[in-house]
Amino acid sequence: MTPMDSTRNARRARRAAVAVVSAAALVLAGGFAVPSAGEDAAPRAAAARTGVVFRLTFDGRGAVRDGTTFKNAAGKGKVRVRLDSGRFKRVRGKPGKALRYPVAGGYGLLEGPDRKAWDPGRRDFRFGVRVKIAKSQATAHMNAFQKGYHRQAGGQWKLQIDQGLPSCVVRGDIDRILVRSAEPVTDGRWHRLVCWRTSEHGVRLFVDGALVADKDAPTGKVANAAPIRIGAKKLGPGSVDQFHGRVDGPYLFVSSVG
Ligand SMILES: [Ca+2]
Repeated sequence: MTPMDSTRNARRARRAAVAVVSAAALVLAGGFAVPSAGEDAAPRAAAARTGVVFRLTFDGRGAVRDGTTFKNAAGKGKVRVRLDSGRFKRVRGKPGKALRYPVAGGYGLLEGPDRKAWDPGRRDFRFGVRVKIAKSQATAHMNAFQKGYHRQAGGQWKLQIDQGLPSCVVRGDIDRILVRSAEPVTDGRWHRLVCWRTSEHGVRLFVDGALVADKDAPTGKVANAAPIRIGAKKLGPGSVDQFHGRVDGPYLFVSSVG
């Protein structure tokens, strides 16, 4: 075998390996690649390249009170803690530290003012969060991560856990899609929830890397003037869909295509 043959063989082997990996990824999700487990933990240097435009880790130190801010680890902007009383607890996360919602008997959320980078428009995008919820903490309506309300001008994207069942809502200028898991995630263990909207495949919900619900229909442009919110649709009291449990690693990935 000549050195040239050897190079060709190596190239062939690499191509074959890539083909096998691609096929496996597509089979896993019925023709659609599964979000990688490391995506929401991608280092900042990779953020611009991969399109992660928002990510929080909660891995710092110190008390988390009303007014405490967390810097977006994947670009500009920050979120501010809003609490009607007490404080959030920084507890063991996935990985590092997480936030435990809410303060006993109180209400709280994280809020980041509207930024253009957090509006996907017509592009493909996905958003995810890791949660740890005990059965006793599950209530009828709990919002984990969202930008925009139900009747928001410009649409909304939202990840919620109502009756313990995670679901994704994407409403654009064409249609609103809600996809919901049939299996609860309120077993006191950590779960990774990801909502994925594409122009070709509608909206898909992944739980711990597995596709659990999807609807193939277009949703259209999503761009609003609402803040990003984590843990409730607004500050309580009242019907605010207050989240209960632990939250870690919320992130938003906006693709360059779609
Ligand atoms: Ca963390």
